[in-house]
Amino acid sequence: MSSSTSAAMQPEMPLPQTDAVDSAAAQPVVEGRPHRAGFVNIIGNPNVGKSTLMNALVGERLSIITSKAQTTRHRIMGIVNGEDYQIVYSDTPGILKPAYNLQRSMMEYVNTAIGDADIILYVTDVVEKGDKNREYVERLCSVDCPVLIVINKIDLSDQQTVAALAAQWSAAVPHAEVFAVSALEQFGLEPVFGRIVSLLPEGEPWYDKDFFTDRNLRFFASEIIREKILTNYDKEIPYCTEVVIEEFKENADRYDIRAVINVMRDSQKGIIIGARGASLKRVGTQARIDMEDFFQKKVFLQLYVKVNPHWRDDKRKLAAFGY
Ligand SMILES: Nc1nc2c(ncn2[C@@H]2O[C@H](COP(=O)(O)OP(=O)(O)O)[C@@H](O)[C@H]2O)c(=O)[nH]1
Ligand SMILES: [Mg+2]
Repeated sequence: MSSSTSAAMQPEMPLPQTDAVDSAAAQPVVEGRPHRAGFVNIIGNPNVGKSTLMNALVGERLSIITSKAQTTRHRIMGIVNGEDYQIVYSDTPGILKPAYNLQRSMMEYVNTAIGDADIILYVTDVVEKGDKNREYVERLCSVDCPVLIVINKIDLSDQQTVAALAAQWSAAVPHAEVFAVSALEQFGLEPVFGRIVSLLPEGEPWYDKDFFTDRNLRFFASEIIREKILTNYDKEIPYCTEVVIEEFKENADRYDIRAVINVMRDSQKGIIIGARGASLKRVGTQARIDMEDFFQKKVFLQLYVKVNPHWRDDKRKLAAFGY
């Protein structure tokens, strides 16, 4: 994020668009070209690159990305505004068989996203075959809205393999259009974007055209910390952890942020903190640097660790954590 006015950067507000030129909404609609707007929901298995794709399409690092499955827990919207269109992308958690209430809630986001899409982007990669996830693929066959199947990570493959995969996917979901891209290398995205714009239904914008996401700074602060936990700790630790922002104060020259990392067991608390606090300090430093880059402002970050045994299954706690 490069610049923005402080008035629009209140912690509780959604984030304003980077190049906050005069609101696109204020521009006259070209005569004879009706405004188009719609929800483009990104769905697929874990790790195929859904979040990388959304960030590339939106041009902002909204969704955290790691090599680990279940990095994305929420439905996160990324909004792209043009003079006569508005695309509202939703990134969703990867499809999985839920084992606890947090995961059940994650799959609710996915199911809702299939139901309320104007266009579905089903993301797959060069390894996955058309018969993976048969249940969801069958649902794709029966939805009313257009489905674009995006084969991602073609940078890891060759033309022949990609062509064969594209043929398999066309056969598996006959009414879908198939695209091949590399979200990481930002290759092949232009045709996908063009097709989305042409498929958008006519309608007024759903969100203020100044905003590029429905989420606020608090949310991004907690997600950035969660990303650092995912990249700094192994095994079950990231999956037993939830970050809560307890205080987010805006001062003239910096944000003061106090965050609590909830874990499920005492032993996990010890691991998060590390010998003489070294691990927690590393997480804090990395998170602060990324926040300062994203918020374009100095950040003073305090991190605490708390044991909260059953948060993943406790419906009240999950609700309090925003699930
Ligand atoms: N080589 C390659 N890796 C990618 C591409 N897109 C995503 N990845 C990597 O795949 C992993 C999972 O990406 P992520 O966007 O978090 O996947 P998600 O779980 O579907 O949201 C990360 O390590 C990404 O860097 C791509 O186009 N090419
Ligand atoms: Mg993701």
